[in-house]
Amino acid sequence: MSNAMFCYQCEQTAGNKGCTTTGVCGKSPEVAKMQDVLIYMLKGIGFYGTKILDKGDKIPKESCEFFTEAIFSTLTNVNFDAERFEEYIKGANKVKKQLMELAGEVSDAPDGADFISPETKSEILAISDRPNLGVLDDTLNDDIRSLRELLIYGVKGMEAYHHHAIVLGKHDEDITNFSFKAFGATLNRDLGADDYVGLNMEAGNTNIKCMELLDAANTGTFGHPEPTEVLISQKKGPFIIVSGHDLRDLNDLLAQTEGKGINVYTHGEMLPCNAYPELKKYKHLIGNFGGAWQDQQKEFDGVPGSILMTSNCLMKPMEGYKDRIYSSYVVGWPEVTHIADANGKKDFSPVIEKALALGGFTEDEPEKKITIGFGRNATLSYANEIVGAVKDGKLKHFFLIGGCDGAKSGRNYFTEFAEKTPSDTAILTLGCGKYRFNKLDLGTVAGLPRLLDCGQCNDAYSAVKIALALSDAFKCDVNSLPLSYIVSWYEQKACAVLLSMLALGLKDIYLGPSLPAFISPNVLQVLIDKFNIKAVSTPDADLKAALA
Ligand code: FSO
Ligand code: SF4
Repeated sequence: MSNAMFCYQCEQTAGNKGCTTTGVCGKSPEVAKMQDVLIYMLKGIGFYGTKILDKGDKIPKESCEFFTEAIFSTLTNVNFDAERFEEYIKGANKVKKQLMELAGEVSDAPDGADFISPETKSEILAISDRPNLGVLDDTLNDDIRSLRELLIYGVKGMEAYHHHAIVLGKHDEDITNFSFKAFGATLNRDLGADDYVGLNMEAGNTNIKCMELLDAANTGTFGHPEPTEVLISQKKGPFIIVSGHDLRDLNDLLAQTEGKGINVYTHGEMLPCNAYPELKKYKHLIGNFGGAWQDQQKEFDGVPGSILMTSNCLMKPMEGYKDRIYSSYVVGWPEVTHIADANGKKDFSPVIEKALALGGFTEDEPEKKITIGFGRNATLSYANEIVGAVKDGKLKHFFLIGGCDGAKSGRNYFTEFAEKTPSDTAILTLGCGKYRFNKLDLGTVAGLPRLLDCGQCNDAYSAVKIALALSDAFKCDVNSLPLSYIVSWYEQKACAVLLSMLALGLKDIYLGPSLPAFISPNVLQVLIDKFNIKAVSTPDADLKAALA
């Protein structure tokens, strides 16, 4: 019997094998199949785009931007709306026809490269079983499929970061050119394991460039994050909660709510925004609401304010807040009001009016704060103190405990690990995984907080910069530093960051809470042999090994 769908791109996939009846994330079989068709279309677009580049010509900018956005729409917890996928598939047909024309005569097109999809939902679903179209319906062996999917998920994560940079005016065609090449390559059935390993390493290196680009877009537009105390308790008055990763949306909403008596709270991965000078200058950016993404259904229930989701991670909106949650950019859920971009501008009036109508919190909670804002600029401004403390033996070890949070109970590992780190060590953190321990009082070391929050998951770039600066200061290889990596993964951005860490040659990474279902036993063995990747075990055992 064939599956209603197949998807295993994220950590919460059913039984750590694959979602086959419906997505654990809430993705319907219908949307899963439409995403399969879209990805298949994008592979052909990648093939023809690469042909254009091989001729020395350029791919039109709008096609590149469409490619980036369409890829982003298929990430975990981004878009669950079949109607929007009809639109993306229509767009993909148009772009493919255009690129086929620009590529001219092509003699070596692989099967599926020139496939043009039907455009209505029922017809799209009818062709979604086409042989070789989805993850499973082909004749690839498990190892090639594993490496191919790792590449696709890495590129998905990278293009999500790219999208955030593009909306701030930073587009790097080398990044999209690689994504075209990578997607196009996955149609080539003659590629072997070595080819895919090479492409995955190239994806890791390209993602470093992409995170650097996003860092430049964010810091260039909003300044460098600075150490900042952020309110994490509620204040009386109307409010809007902004979630996701997109700084531009937050900025535009802050500008449109100024002087209206509305407080704006960040949520999830938006927390680091409270540390950017050009965002925190808005006094009504009042603090952060709630915990990580997987708590939203509980925390948003009946909340007397409106919510804006600017990117992942969106969960199925519950009745208690379905009327007050809004999506923007690539995010979508059927019947949730979408704030569209009209000529580069968004009108957030519906979100604002709803917040005012709901009235907000009726009283102040007792004040609680946490400290954030230790990106590369702020942390490295203490480089002398840090190096001095290491040399004096006052600071013995660094841990990078970062990545994604998620719903599994095994994720308490990361809380326990952070709690058990000795007082003469420091923790660098990033991504939403930090919510497992960022409200703990871990004290100070060398005059700095022991917990240094570098920012969003893409600010892994900051952590890499800090690690490289330390290896420079101690004149040693980055793998010889007293630095251990404890990485929690959930979705495809984490795959992109992991590939970047591997491309940088970082070794001894602890990965949890479980290993990806799409990694085959043989591919896992390669990762162990080459990079000494380890699955997390217990905090005590891993801590002991890391400090040994
Ligand atoms: Fe988290 Fe979600 Fe930022 Fe991810 S909010 S899980 S890796 O989207 O991107 O860290
Ligand atoms: Fe399942 Fe994750 Fe795919 Fe959703 S994104 S369908 S939870 S594997």
